[in-house]
Amino acid sequence: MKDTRPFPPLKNDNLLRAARGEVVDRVPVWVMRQAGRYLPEFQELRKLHDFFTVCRTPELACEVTMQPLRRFDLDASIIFSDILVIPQALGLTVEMHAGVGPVLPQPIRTPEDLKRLTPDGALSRLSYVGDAITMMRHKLDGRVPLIGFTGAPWTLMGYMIEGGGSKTMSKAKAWLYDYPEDSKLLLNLLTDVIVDYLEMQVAAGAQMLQIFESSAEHLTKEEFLVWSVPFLRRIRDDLVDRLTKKAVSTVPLTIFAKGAGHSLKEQSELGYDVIGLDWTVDPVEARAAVGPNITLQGNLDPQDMYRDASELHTLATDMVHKFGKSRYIANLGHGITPQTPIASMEVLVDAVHKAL
Ligand code: 1CP
Repeated sequence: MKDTRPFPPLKNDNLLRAARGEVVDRVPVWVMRQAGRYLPEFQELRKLHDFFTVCRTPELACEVTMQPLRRFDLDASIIFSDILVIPQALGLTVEMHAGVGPVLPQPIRTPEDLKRLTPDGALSRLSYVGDAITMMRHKLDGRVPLIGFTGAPWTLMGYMIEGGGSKTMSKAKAWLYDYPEDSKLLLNLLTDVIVDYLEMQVAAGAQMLQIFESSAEHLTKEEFLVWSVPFLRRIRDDLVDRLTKKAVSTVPLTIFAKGAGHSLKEQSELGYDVIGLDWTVDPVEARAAVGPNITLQGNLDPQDMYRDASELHTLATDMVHKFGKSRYIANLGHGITPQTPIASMEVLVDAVHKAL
């Protein structure tokens, strides 16, 4: 039975107000991968359950989503899942190997392999994510907004062809040169599934959505404009179109294209509300590139979390001063890393909240 109870009213909406360019009480802060390996309670739970079992079991996914909120005064939660649930729903086997990350034992090697993908029914195979989102909205009791997310087409294509993470994405890049038409076919197929998936997440209760184009860093600017941007544009346009037609109010959308600081102006023209920045981008230059009507998110170097408390406090405070209080969401410039001292999270959150 679907849970159709109304959701509790939101108490801290600073994240959504920042995304919409409204006045905030305090600069909102959350951290990419805030639920995860740096938390001992996550490690404990993972000893008992396989990674994808956690994703697929709403009670467990909600428990892990809640873990960082019990410790830190964060302004957002992000549903526990992974970007690779989409390749999985398309029929590829995805395993999570300890110390390695995701492994796809039978990757897509040639255009012939595209026939193995099963877009029909993919959305229904992802329904557990919607169930976890709905459950989490109730468990949050309106404390902070809940973010849903997806991988972007190029990033997912990379994992599907490489068979896992890769330092170079050389096989996936070879596809772009050797099979440009099949590459477009695959990217469009992924775009279609992503739009369905995001629409489902909004219907389930996601209050904001982030699209992770983490592998943008492997593309030149020219390649990014051809192999990423058109699909990011279509995701946004088709999603807004769908929600409008169904009279569902749209939610703020964030694009995080890691390593694409070369194309901030182009990103600002895609209709997203928020642009996520990695730590290589200067806040003041980013603001100049995107203009006043886009919210920026980021971008402390995750390695700064290993500095001593007073240095970290100063760096986080300086970061907030550079971005300012308007149209800004504080975060790291990429996911928090597994060895990060827990105390650094407290320092970061405190510094952001006290900076302005
Ligand atoms: O065994 C474990 O517990 C694995 C660790 C782990 C965790 C905690 C993985 C494997 N994924 C996750 C959760 C996860 N993944 C979240 C949870 C929500 C949160 O708290 O933020 C999110 C948003 C992701 C997204 C994700 N997965 C991205 C995009 C963000 C980014 O970091 O660029 C990517 C690229 C992945 C793939 C992935 N999954 C896991 C790992 C170790 C990786 C990266 C592997 C690689 O590329 O080398």
